[in-house]
Amino acid sequence: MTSGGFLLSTAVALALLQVSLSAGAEPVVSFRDDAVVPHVLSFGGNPIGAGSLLDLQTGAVILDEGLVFGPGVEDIDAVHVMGNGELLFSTTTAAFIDGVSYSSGDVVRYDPSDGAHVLAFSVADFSEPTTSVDAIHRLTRGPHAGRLLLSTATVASLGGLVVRPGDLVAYDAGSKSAALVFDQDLISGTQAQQDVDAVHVLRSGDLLLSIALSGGSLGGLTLEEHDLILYDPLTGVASVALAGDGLFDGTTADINALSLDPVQLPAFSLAGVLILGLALFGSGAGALTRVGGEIQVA
Ligand SMILES: [Ca+2]
Ligand SMILES: [Ca+2]
Ligand SMILES: [Ca+2]
Repeated sequence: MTSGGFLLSTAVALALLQVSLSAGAEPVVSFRDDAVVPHVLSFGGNPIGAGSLLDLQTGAVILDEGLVFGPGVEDIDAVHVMGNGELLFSTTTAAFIDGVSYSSGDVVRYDPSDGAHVLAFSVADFSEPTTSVDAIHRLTRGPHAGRLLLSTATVASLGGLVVRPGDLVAYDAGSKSAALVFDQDLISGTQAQQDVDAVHVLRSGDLLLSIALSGGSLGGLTLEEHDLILYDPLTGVASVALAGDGLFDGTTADINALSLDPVQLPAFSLAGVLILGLALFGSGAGALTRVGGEIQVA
């Protein structure tokens, strides 16, 4: 299997995934740098670091850690791609950008076009200064539109709310108020197994999420740290949206940051993908599986 073939099959399968989730969006991910995997892995034959961001559909590195953080080794553990192409992200430990220090509990707004960066959310809003933010999503619709949806790596106090690692809270920095959107009690297991470490809210209101340690369960589904899980808050039904085992050219790594990039596709291209996607989903297919190192639509 050539890297080109791998990327093509990945692109086709992920395009179908996206049409079912959110038309015209590409999944952007990062992986956890831990004792299990090296800091730099390979995707489609190209190197990708834990501090970089990968577009799974195209295989492109959309944020290169060396350009952002310099020679320091960093790990991005939360990301949100905004409609204007700017990024919101957080890191696992304190990181420097152009000599400015950001803590693991800060969220940085970063413009890839010119490298401009500014603090978008401050760890100072937590009662505990050592808190790390490990999942984010900028809400654009619903009752909490405009708020930052976030999760933490440890128990923390924010806006008068006690936030646990598996909770997702919508936070308004202006009024310093927080509202619980997803309760970690929905996930069974140890606190580490309940820890949500990546999230994206789909237009439908469904959640696309990942957890920090395998072994827990949600809606009867056993959770794996390298998978992306689709969860319907209304029905409580969970399913595997992307099985991430072997995703990095055969190496399995914990996905710890996720966002769908709202790219604009030409109308004819989108229509074609939609028709193909609907045909496959209408036939009962649609689950993503990995066969012989490829992601395929089952
Ligand atoms: Ca962080
Ligand atoms: Ca968390
Ligand atoms: Ca994960």
